[in-house]
Amino acid sequence: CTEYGILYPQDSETRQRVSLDGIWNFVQANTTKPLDGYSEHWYTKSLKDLNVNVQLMPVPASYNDITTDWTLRDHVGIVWYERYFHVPKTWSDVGRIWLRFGSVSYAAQVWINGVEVVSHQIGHLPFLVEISNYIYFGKENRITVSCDNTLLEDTIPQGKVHVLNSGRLAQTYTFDFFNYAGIDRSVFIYTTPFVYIDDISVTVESVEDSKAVLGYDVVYFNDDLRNITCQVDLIDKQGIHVCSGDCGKGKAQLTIDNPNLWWPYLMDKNPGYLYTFEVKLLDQNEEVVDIYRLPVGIRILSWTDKSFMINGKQLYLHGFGRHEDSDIRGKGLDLPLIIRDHNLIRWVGANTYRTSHYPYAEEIMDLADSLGIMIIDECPGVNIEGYSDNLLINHKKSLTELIKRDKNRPSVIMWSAANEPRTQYPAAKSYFEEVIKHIKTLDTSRPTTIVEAQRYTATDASFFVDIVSFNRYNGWYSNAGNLDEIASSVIEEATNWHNRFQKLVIHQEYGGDTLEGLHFLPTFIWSEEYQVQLMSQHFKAYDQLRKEGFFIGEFIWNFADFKTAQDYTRVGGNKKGIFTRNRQPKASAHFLRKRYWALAERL
Ligand code: BDP
Repeated sequence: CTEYGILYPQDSETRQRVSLDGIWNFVQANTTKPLDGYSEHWYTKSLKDLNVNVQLMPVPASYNDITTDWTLRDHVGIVWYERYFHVPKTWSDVGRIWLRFGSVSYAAQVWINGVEVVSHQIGHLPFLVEISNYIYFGKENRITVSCDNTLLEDTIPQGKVHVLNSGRLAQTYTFDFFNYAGIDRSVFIYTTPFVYIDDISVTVESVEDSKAVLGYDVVYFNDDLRNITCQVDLIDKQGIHVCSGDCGKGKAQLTIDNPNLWWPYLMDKNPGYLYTFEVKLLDQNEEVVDIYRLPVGIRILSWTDKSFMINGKQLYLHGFGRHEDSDIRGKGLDLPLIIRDHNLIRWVGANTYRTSHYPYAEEIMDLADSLGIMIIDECPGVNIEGYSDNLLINHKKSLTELIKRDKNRPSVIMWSAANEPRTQYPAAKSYFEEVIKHIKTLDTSRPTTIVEAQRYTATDASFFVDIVSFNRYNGWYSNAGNLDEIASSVIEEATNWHNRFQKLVIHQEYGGDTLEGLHFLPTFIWSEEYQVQLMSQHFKAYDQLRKEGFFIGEFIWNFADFKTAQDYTRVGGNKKGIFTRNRQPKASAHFLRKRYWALAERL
């Protein structure tokens, strides 16, 4: 399915969508024969007609925490989903019918009425397929999905499967967040006309002297060879038409006088200004054949080794690393949760976050675009090691699909190629040279980074990126309890990263686990007091570093507490959040709020 564009399904005068979200039938299968479901061809009949335990499973959601059964929570291998649906009769001559998954973690295979239509690997990324030829009209359709959560040495991310003495499989991985799985984002079927808009790319070429130039490229399919013209119109927030152009013949440009620029949250009274970029295909009679409305923001990024600018204004990034994670639904898309999160993000005064350690749902990215929250967009390459050709292929694929999905988003200000890869090994150098080169073939308008955990002397990978990022847990994983060592260590390390690589530097992760309600005076690790003290020592360092220019960002780990694999170092999960997993503030959230709002005033 990589040959298609991946535009989000939209209702319009020419398109209609139907959600397949809801309660699906679900079976936990064996990973090998018998009863893996493949050898029995479960996709050819209803799961309910099999002699297996069929459960109810909500979509979207991770399946792990929905039942009371630990063997499902810790399941390794295949599960099966199925549901029935009808298609409106009017769809029989409307054009094409498509099926699109926001993501299935990790690998999916999909059948419509028993016929395989698509398979996809790598979680957290959308995929689609045309299903016009497999749909019944006037009778029920069945969709069956097999989903495999197994992580191996060449999947992104990587993992290992062990056979325990009992014969049960156990999955291990080196990252700490729980390996949630399932159909965790929305599923749509939707229509397009036969002649349809497949992909749109919009870039900001320049912003100067009260003028902006937008570059754009529209790809449309016209296999019935009708005489079609393609037109774009830019429309402002009030619905006023700004300018028009032709499209469909390669790259073209629009010039906008006195543009309303897209500004980040707290840098402008109206952050996140979005225009509508309306693309129309017209026939000889000027009738609209297809129409797609893409929100676009006008902003341009530039950087040197001393500054990172948006629309010519200096940026200082302050925010967090996050996770898609919550009780019961795991990584499942949850609209109340994502709105609550973005209310908290604005309450705290953060202007940026990193989608650690994988691409987040498109609905989340839409919020960032419209609220002016900047995003460091990370692919699922977390803790990369054991560099192989297959791994590189999959890593590049994850970036291709991520950039195809997010290329038009004004909120995305940086691509993160990996979190904490094992860059101390010699093979890492050429591997990451390739990975960064690959990103640059897809997009040069945003800087790249690799979030490093090695010492600055142990890695060469950061020579290839635009912005150096490092994670370091002073006062926690190193020097726990020694608050007085923090400020000098952070200043020394950030300066050394800059001196060795001659690039901008961000401290992407610092922090310490904190049990809500635990208090100690004097301060002691795991208490709310300790988290606040640890932060205040970091702030001292950051205030010093900011004077140097090259230091452009501070990110506390983490926005909220999150679930991890079972481990004796984690009491009910990772507790480094400034909010609890239930999204209530710890003392640190109030403390961080004071700093972030003060930083915003200084900008
Ligand atoms: C860092 C990882 C992050 C972990 C964190 C921690 O990048 O994913 O959650 O450590 O241990 O090294 O809290």
